[in-house]
Amino acid sequence: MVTLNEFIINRQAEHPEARGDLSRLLHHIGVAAKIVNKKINKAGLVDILGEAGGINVQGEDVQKLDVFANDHFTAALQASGEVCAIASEENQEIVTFDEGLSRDGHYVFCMDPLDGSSNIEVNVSVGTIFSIYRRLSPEGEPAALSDFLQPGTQQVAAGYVIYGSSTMLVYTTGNGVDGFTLDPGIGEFCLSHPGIRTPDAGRIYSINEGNYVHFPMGVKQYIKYCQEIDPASGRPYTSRYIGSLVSDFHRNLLQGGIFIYPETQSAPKGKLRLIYECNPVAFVAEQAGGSATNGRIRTLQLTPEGLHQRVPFYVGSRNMVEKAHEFLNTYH
Ligand code: AHM
Ligand code: MG
Repeated sequence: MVTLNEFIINRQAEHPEARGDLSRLLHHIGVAAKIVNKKINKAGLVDILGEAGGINVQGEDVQKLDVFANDHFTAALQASGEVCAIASEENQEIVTFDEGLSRDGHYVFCMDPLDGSSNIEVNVSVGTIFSIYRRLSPEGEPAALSDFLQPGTQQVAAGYVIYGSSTMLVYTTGNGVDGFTLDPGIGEFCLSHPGIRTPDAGRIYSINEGNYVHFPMGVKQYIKYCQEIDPASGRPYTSRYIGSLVSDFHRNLLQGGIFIYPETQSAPKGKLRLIYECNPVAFVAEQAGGSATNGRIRTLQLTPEGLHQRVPFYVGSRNMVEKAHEFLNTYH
């Protein structure tokens, strides 16, 4: 059995020129994930302990879980000293670490600390999504917004933690995708899914069909295609939608499928955020042999214009994303 830390050390040994700071950073992400996991497992007790935002029976403030996750990831990263600034779904602006070791950290870190958090009260899996870039601003100066507005192709590492029936950490450093499952007995992430490859052709489509009337014509037609009978291509496909990006993506990654959050009339840019939701997921998808686009252009090539920018998102098995594009190009 290979633990996450052993895996990181082994990988680093393959690169004698590496300084080891990315390795330390990945280690700290693992630590924060374990802390957040513990808290999420207790979330079912929230009724006993007190409503989030209120006061529990012991008279303590009950923090919302997404704020808890944000605080703990931020603290772990600041402690690592490798990260000079953070962008998070929870913070309107970037947070810079201007003191101590972190000031000269070589990386900036983007995260959605707890994606799908509205699912927690009904016991559905949620996740943390993260992405790491090299800083562009000179060391010795505070990090700047421009450090975060790099296209996804510049990601040094990205991945997610899924807090599900078991807790997993899945990440890439641009050299394939590896998955680690948390063994609660020993409190370690253990390599369970080395070298994940996603099937080229899948049979699952994931989209919030409640928004059907608002979808672009190409998406409507693609959904119709997914539902038609054609034994040669395995259609009709199966529809699966949890409403928790990490869970929906993770299932499709392993089994083959497409996840779509398109532009709609009410949300012309889609719902999902480019920097800390789509780009990291797109990097993992591509590294596993899949693809990710905004319906026209490769997600990783989009130049972010703002920290919380939204983009339409089509991600998953290569052949399925290609097919969806055909429909988008044919029907307007
Ligand atoms: P959140 O960041 O506020 O949790 O929203 C993101 C979530 C994703 O996990 C999920 O894919 C999507 O919202 C679901 O949206 P919808 O309920 O509109 O289908
Ligand atoms: Mg989110």
